[in-house]
Amino acid sequence: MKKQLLTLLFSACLINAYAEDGSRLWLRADTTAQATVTANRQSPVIAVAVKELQTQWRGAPVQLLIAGTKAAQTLGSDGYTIAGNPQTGVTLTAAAEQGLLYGAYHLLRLQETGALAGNINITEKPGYERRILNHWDNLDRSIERGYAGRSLWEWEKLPDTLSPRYREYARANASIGINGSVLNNVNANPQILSGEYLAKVKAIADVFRPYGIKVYLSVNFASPKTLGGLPDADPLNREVIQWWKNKVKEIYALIPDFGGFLVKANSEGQSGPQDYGRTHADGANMLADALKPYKGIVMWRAFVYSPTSEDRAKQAYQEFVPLDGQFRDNVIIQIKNGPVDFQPREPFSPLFGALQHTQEMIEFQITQEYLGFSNHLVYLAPLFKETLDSDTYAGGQGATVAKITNGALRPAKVTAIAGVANTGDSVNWCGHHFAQANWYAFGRLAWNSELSAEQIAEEWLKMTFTADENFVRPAADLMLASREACVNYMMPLGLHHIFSFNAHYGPQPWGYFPGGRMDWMPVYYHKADSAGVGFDRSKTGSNAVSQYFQPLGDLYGDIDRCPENLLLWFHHAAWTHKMKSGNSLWDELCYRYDSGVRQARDLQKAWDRLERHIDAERFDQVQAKLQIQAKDAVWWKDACLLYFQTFSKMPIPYEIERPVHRLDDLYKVWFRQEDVLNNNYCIK
Ligand code: GCV
Repeated sequence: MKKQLLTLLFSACLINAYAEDGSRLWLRADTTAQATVTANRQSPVIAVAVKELQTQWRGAPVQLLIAGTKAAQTLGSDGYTIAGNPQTGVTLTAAAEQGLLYGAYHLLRLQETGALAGNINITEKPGYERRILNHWDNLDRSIERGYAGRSLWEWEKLPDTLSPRYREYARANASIGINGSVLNNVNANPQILSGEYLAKVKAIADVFRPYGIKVYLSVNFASPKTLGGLPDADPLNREVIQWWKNKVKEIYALIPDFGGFLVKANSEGQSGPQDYGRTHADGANMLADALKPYKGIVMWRAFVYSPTSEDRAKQAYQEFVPLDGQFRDNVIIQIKNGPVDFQPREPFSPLFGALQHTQEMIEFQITQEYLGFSNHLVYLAPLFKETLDSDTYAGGQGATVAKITNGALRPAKVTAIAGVANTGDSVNWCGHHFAQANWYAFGRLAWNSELSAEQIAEEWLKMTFTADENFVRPAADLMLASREACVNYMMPLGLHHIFSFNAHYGPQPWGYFPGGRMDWMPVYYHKADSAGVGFDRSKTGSNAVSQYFQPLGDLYGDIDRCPENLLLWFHHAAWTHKMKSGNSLWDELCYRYDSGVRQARDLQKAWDRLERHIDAERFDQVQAKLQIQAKDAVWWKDACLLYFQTFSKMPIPYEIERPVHRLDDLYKVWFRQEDVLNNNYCIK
């Protein structure tokens, strides 16, 4: 009896040794294994692979081999093979040390997700060569569009004090194949290139290196002027060119494997080559030439638009297509997944495939700027996949965005994919336990865009919570339903950018501020009037449809054939427009908003049923967030339907739940981002 009691107490202590606060992410494996692991080479990266296996692998001995064979060389620097049997012995083979690291994490993933059965014979090679997180972190440790606390980078303590989180961050990324990190905001402070800050960046890079993570920096195009004291930053000015060359040399002396620069130029007030009458190509190439001797790259963003009379959705294409073929081979154009800005649903950007002689990479947003911050559970793998799997028809059928950007269809010197990070210094890293899944999913899809959203959800759930099928199945269903639920309660049928001004949290379809930029106003995007709603981008409107290859241009441009989930993106449709369901557009809009609310409540119900399968700590925290999400869904539905009703003048179908807010009250609601983050908001 006494012995049993002691055992019980001991197990309780073991369980409590790790609080389930989300801080361990998906890396919760027991680390007390004592596996036999050998390697035919030694290096800091291989040492990490060996240690991970030694402490977590619960099978027969593992051998790590760097091989110079032809077969191994075809795997590139990051690929690997895993062969053998967990009972008798396993061999990991790669051409380079990173391959062994990724192979080790793969083997452990198989173990932790219960996917080890009999012989193993796996060959893997990543889809994209560079798989990068973009941090919009400022030097004062605030994060633009960050919803999980302050920046992970403790600039004030660097380079002398290194937070243990740097290593944990690098490890988490390596475990899902991410191999690059842009440390600072694209709205870049020139100070990042000062000697003082470069020493700090070097300290972080040194921690990341054994995990195969390269550091990159966002740079402010005006740096030669603002930091270097030159009269201008003209990319054709010899002094400016030399300034960048010297700066790059200084960086590589500190960080020999530095990845390169990310640049936001001539966009939203940032300076750029156009300030001097030069083109984006002039600017990008000047930086590329400075980086070239060190094998560095330039990721030049296509997110450019200005408040002209031209449709914002068309501007990036118009700016970059004429420059096609003019960029150096170490420049890659970083294009947001959609033509506007990370909306809950957008068509893919027409730039994908349109640049035929220029390298293109995709940028996703993992942080939920337009998806309810870290308050809403919105699993983003379906959104990421929707874009990656979209057929651009560039050069014919089958040219998906993934194949255009990962080199499968167009051999490229550089292939890359980026995600705007959702991490911060909050205990659970991402603010919402389920937001971790979006970081995880980005990494897994960057490695292999053919994985299904479902497979990724299941893997993540098993490692993050429990492998119990009674939990995993329903929890995966809940995750998979969440993105469409969000689209329905926020912006169904192709509506977009009707968020509250600036903070981008909550609805403000009435948003119009005299004197402000029209392309930042919700009314610019929905164009509701007594006739109908939606942005006419057909031939009779802005003709944005002409930027898509055929047959897509015609399909999107035809109101009767346009996919209904993009209808109001491409058309100004009459309130009485007949939908495929037989409903009028107005009724359909009402039903969609209503189903969004019901789906948000279903997320709550599904979660509550899972209570007994997981720890109380995380269960309660997710439950509290789901309450906010369900309330916000009602707020969205009421605000949008009551406001659009002022134009449609049509009744809300009687079977739909009645609005619980008054439009006049909702007009007065306007929260700052801080209010939302501090949970200091409530809608009357
Ligand atoms: C970093 C949107 C966001 C900005 C962001 C910008 C960009 O406009 O609201 O916060 O700035 O995109 O991607 O550069």
